Amino acid sequence: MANLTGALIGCGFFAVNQMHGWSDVKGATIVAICDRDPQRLKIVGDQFGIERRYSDTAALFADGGFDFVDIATTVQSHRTLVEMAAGHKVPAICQKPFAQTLSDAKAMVAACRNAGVPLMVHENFRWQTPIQAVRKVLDNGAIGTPFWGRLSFRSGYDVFSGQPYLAEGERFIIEDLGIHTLDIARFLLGDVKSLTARTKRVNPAIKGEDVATILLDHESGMTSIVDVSYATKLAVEPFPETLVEIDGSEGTIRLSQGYRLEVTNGNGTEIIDVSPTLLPWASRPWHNIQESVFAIQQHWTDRLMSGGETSTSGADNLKTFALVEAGYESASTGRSIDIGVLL
Ligand code: NAD
Ligand code: 89Y
Repeated sequence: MANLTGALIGCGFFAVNQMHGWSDVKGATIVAICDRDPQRLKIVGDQFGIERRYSDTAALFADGGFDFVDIATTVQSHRTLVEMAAGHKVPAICQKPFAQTLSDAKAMVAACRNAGVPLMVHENFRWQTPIQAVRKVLDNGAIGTPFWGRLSFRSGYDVFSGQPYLAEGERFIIEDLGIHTLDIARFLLGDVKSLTARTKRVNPAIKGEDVATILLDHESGMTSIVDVSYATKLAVEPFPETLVEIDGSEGTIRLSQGYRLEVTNGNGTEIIDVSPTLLPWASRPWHNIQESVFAIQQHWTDRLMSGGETSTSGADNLKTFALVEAGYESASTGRSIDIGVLL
């Protein structure tokens, strides 16, 4: 089958990883790029040898000549761009956070469904090697039936130097990073019935919250905690590792710092190194995220060719996004939020 062709919209900080990822993906090639900032357009166009360059998305879609778009802009433009793709019947990948509000996200899913085009959210953290390894242990039944979990991301890494807009929004850690951790909770432990959250801002130089502690009641009856912080200074900086603890009827899983996976059950304890591969274009400590960018883009390409639904389709991501909305609502009201009511 011929290679699929794609157009990338948004040539900023993170898009460089996506472009490297596309260079490694089998079955897809980026043939056009678009950014309203001429400098970013030139930097990415020159780095990846892309001739077709656009400063305006309307002109990009009008010219066409690609099988999908990869939207790597920040959240403000996501709804407009996804609806534009749907209007041109072009399948779309959209970066997280999917939308500014849950009602926008629902409208985006509806637009693509009505147009009959696939929509995937670039929710890559569940594609990280260590997270996939935990999923495999659960699937093998090594710890029996899980009854408790903790998904933890605590760091003091300076994310603001590369992504200055993160310091400026009313919302920060749940919308930017916790969204991934909540998605991992769903991926490993199943969908969520209700949620209770508490947030705090520790860093006085930013506008939004940089600490969140979230209690999840899963539909299965199990309980988990998602705790995230960018105000945690540790002896060894763990960015960008998500640490996982899961207790089951027959044993336990511990994914600890340094990509160390420990599985304990009646047979004893097995310790597995689940370090991500350092791809040739990747750099530490980002390599864990960078490898997952390649993995999710390969998954999209395979599914677009076979016609199957992606793991993080727009419809699936509504259930993660609802947890973000619920997190802010719970933190501001002090109440537990019923997720079913939001969906
Ligand atoms: P950025 O500001 O560096 O880049 C965004 C680019 O999009 C800019 O160059 C801007 O000019 C361009 N742009 C914005 N609106 C546009 C429009 N309507 N038409 C054309 N160009 C437009 O932002 P970033 O840090 O690269 O983040 C982009 C997205 O990636 C964000 O949503 C962020 O949350 C997400 N992100 C995801 C991960 C991950 O692991 N999945 C990691 C980092 C960032
Ligand atoms: O934007 C964020 C993301 O999606 O992963 C890490 C990050 O770059 C900073 O929190």
